[in-house]
Amino acid sequence: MARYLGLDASTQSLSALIIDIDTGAVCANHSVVFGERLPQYNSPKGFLVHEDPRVRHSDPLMWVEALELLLADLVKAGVDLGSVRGVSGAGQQHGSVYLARSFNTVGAWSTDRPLHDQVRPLLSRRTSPIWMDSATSAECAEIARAAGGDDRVVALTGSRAIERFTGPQIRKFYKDSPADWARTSEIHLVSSFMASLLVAASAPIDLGDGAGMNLLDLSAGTWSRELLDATAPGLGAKLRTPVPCATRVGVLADYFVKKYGFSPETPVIAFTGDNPSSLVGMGASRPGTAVISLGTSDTVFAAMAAPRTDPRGYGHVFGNPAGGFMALACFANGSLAREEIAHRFGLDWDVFADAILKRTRPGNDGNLLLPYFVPEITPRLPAPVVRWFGSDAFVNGREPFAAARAVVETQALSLRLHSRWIGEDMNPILVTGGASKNPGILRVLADVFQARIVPLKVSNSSALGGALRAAQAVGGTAWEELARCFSAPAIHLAVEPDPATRALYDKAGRELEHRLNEALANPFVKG
Ligand code: ADP
Ligand code: XUL
Repeated sequence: MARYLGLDASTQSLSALIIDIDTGAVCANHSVVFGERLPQYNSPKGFLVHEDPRVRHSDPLMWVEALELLLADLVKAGVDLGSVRGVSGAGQQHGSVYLARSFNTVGAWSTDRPLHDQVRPLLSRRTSPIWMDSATSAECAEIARAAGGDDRVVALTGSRAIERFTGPQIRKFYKDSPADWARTSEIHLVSSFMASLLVAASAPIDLGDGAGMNLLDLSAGTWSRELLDATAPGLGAKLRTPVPCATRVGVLADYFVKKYGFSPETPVIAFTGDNPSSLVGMGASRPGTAVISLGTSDTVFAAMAAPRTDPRGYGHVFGNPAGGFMALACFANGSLAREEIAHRFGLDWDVFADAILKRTRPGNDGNLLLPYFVPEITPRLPAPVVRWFGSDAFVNGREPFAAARAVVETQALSLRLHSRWIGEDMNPILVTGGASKNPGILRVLADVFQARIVPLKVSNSSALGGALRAAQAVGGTAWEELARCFSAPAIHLAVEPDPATRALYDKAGRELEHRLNEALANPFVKG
């Protein structure tokens, strides 16, 4: 039996997915939702509540405890972890974990105590800034200045200095907490942190996720000396050399063999970012297929035939785990903005879908909403920027169905507007993430992009990507074969565009661009 396990430490949950290469089956697909199972961490949405909306941290011990819960769940469900031949996985991108003592000093985890009790004394910083954090504008400006300007940072790293990226976050830590910085010996991304737990040693950062740090020289595949120096003194010594995504970083620690029944010497392949992993899981690792992921954040991404950067400075270039690069744009007001509208108007997801499919019309009779409840990444807007445009009843908040359509139409139009630079074909578009179950949202995406929208049979594309990467690196199975077998489209759920809506959405797109430009020029006007 050739079975491979993929893990995904995402914003709100930790997931595990096991594939069987011989039968082509997905043998397990389980998640631990942090807010439900670990309420003691006070993180109902996966992050700690903070009065400043720009500050978003999570407790890294919550991820450690979730790992133990998840593996125990798998065992309880009768999954034979001893048949797993390789493990890989993914983490939410950009988030960072700071250690006073390297994982390399651990030796072995003790089975006498839970893992999180053994990890706690290693930490030099109790919390981890995550991708939703936008409190580092000053540090971005300082890094860009020291490195010779925005263009230089883009040329080296594929992105401008970006608030949520790890380099600016590291610089803020160094400035705000010099003593804790001095005692930090090792810095991890969420991805390399999770891999390190598994191997009880320091797992290196991979080139896919490493590209989201504003520290990696993309063309050389090494940390950029210029950017290390621009970010914080001594930083180079706190980072291990980055490795190609298919690198074997060790074998599963005895702890997992003894406690959960894994086989000794099970290889662990470098973890990567959730989006690069999802690119693989969606079977989109060759150029020519675009993906929209509707998770906590919305992202649009595609493998790139040739590296290209976003002239407006919002998009990014990350490493493609199958080789080469991928383009990505990220929207912070994804599910959380849809949830906010659904909550304000008392709509469950079925009614929300019906509101779009049955109770309102494409174009929403001109009603438009700028739905930026949390600081937005693309385009860069502070929060809240919530403005209603249209009929009086809509503006006065008395049209719940129009509000549901408005948030989804604006998000889809913004996805279209801000993904033009990627330049890859946007038809068909594969969709994934929690909200890709919603047929109303898929209908709007199809019409706005004038493209066929296709979900896959297997959900949890990041965890699936982890399992596929393990199968490719350990078992040598070709990407094409893995994609054919496991990334099959759910044809019956595909949504075709209605050509009659094309002109209407072109007009709505121009209107949104105009309103966004107004908001960008004056974000603090009350909506
Ligand atoms: P992440 O991987 O970032 O933790 P997921 O991909 O698991 O996130 O997506 C979680 C989100 O999916 C939730 O925040 C929820 O708002 C959204 N979601 C779940 N089901 C639906 C649905 N039927 N319609 C719209 N959104 C949904
Ligand atoms: C991508 C990004 C998010 C996180 C969380 O740049 O910030 O998509 O990876 O999923």
